[in-house]
Amino acid sequence: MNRVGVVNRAVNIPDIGDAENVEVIEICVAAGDEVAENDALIVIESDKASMEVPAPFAGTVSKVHVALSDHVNAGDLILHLDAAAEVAETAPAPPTVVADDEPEQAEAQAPSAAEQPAPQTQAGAPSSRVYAGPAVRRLARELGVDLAAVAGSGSGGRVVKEDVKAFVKQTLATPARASLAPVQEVDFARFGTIEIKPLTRIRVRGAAALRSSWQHVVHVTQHDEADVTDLEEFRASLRDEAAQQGAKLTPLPFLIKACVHVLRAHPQFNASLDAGVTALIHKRYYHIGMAVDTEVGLVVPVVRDADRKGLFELAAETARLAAAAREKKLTPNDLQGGSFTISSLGAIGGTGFTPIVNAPEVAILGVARLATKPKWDGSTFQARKMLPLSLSYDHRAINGAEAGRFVADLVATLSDIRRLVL
Ligand code: CAO
Repeated sequence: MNRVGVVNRAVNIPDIGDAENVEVIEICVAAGDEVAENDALIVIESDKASMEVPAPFAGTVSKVHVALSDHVNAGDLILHLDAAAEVAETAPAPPTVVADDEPEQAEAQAPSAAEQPAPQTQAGAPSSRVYAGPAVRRLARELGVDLAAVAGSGSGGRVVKEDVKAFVKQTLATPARASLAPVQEVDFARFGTIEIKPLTRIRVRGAAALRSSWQHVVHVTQHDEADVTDLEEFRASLRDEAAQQGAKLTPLPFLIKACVHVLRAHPQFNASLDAGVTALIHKRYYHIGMAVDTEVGLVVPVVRDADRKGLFELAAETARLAAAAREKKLTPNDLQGGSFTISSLGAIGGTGFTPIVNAPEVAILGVARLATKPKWDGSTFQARKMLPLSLSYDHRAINGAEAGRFVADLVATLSDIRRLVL
């Protein structure tokens, strides 16, 4: 009912991408509450991510129409807000993805997009060809089942939950799996005081995604070092210019640029295997995932169209994504569609590590801390800044020689970034 100067407006679930029947896991407001624009109204959770639905405008909640555990779709009514008439027509803001720090509940949740391989929404991607609903996809993720390998018994070949369970039973019954003994459960309290700390949802889901990648991808890691002495000089020379543009130039934007340059020359690294492992799907876009360490776990937002961005733009975008990840402000779009990932531990330390491929991508670059080392120039030792690089790749898609050439090109590019203009 409208009042003078105030209009009672419905707030609906905004566009949530390809998510359907998402669960309401938190209701942040009650009737009578005053909310400012962008305040969280509810939190919904799909099989890919948790998302806050923000208030599209300020007002007072007059009625909440959803309950906890309801399943909702884009366009469904959430609540009514009494709002100032002039702002009542504002379009709903998109939801933001929550890096959920709630402990995992007894009922296991599916891996989120934050820690999951980027969803394959592009035409021709393997997962898009599987005919299954979100609940079935969630179950499959929980159980680490590749849906593409499951025969669907539903109408039109749709995969139903029973198919997934039958697939698991059948797989467990095979001798190879049957011989895989579970990790022994130990009552540690027998040996001293213990404290049990539940993992965050992000970590639980991440564990499932990492395990799935670890089991499916045939991992090999190629290590090398790039002489980034000149790059570092150039970076230092750009510091003021970057600051004037509001950007902080860390090595990461250079790494993204160099990776895109080398990915162009080695397109099999910017690709995914199809479900049957019979074809490699080359991507003609360069969306670079970047691992971000947050207090609730590892999140991998994506720098879209990195090939079309300049250094300062990349610096601003990586800083934005890192901040959004830590402040739980990522949108579903920020987490989708990566074609190659960089995991930089350079600010933390280390001389090298073996990152796990962010499947269905086929390669990931791990970057450790640069160190000044003596390098023989043919007649004398020179102090050079060396950056350790570790490329993990899926040996099903890429041969060792190809990986060797990729890393050699990356080293050459980082060692002489004039090569970027070639
Ligand atoms: N060697 C030496 N110093 C480095 C470096 C490297 N390889 N990379 C970055 N640094 C420096 C930066 O230049 C910066 O120095 P100043 O403050 O003196 O300028 C400092 O380290 C901090 O950098 P940063 O972390 O703020 O920014 P970044 O662009 O290097 O990294 C991000 C951003 C989001 C990648 C990083 O913060 C992060 O979360 N890293 C962890 C990723 C992770 O957890 N990976 C493991 C996942 S499992 O594969």
